[in-house]
Amino acid sequence: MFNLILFGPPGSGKGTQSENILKAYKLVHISTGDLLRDEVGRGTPLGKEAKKYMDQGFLVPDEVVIGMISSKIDERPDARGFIFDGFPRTKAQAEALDKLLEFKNTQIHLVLSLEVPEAELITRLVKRGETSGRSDDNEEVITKRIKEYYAKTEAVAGHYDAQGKLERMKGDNSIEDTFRQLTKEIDKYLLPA
Ligand code: B4P
Repeated sequence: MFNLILFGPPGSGKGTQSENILKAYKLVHISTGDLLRDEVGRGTPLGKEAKKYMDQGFLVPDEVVIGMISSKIDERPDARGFIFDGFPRTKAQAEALDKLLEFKNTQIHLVLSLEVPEAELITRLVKRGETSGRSDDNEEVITKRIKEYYAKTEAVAGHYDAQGKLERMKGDNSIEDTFRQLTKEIDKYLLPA
């Protein structure tokens, strides 16, 4: 099994690159953003709770997100591996994920961090907001999301750097060039299926 974290600030291209990677390597995609939006869309109690935070650009509480991830991993015992997209976003989430995987006799093998200048992040997300219909893709909320990233999420990179698993990559090239850079790193662990 090969487990990958795609890491980076909001709008750095985690979701975009996950789509390409999971097709090439036949991994199972776990995006906490997509899972939470699905809960919000279905109006579940978890979704109603999460929406309060997401609409304001804040992170959803750790316990909500960690519970969701655990059941998603259990659903796919046959997986070749997982891509974690947008998770972990706090040190507590990273520690919980490490424990969860250890319990399943596996681990995170590689963390690819997409580095993109803040002005480019805002441009991308404002542009996406013109068509996405997402309530968190407007400039005011985007700025808050980026602030949350630097306050709570950036430390996750240090957590995996200390384990020798972090690779930083330039994320402001074209989607195709960024994908090529990412695959060079992944190929060291797993070849396309
Ligand atoms: P997410 O859904 O994870 O969203 P994101 O950070 O906006 O997206 P991403 O980095 O994947 O960007 P994308 O590829 O789409 O989170 C949303 C919210 O959910 C959070 O704010 C939080 O409230 C909550 N949440 C999620 N996970 C959580 C957790 N673990 N804990 C607590 N709360 C959590 O790219 C953005 C745009 O850029 C797209 O339009 C794309 O087309 C464009 N783009 C991508 N790559 C490009 C490139 N190379 N060049 C030009 N444009 C590019």
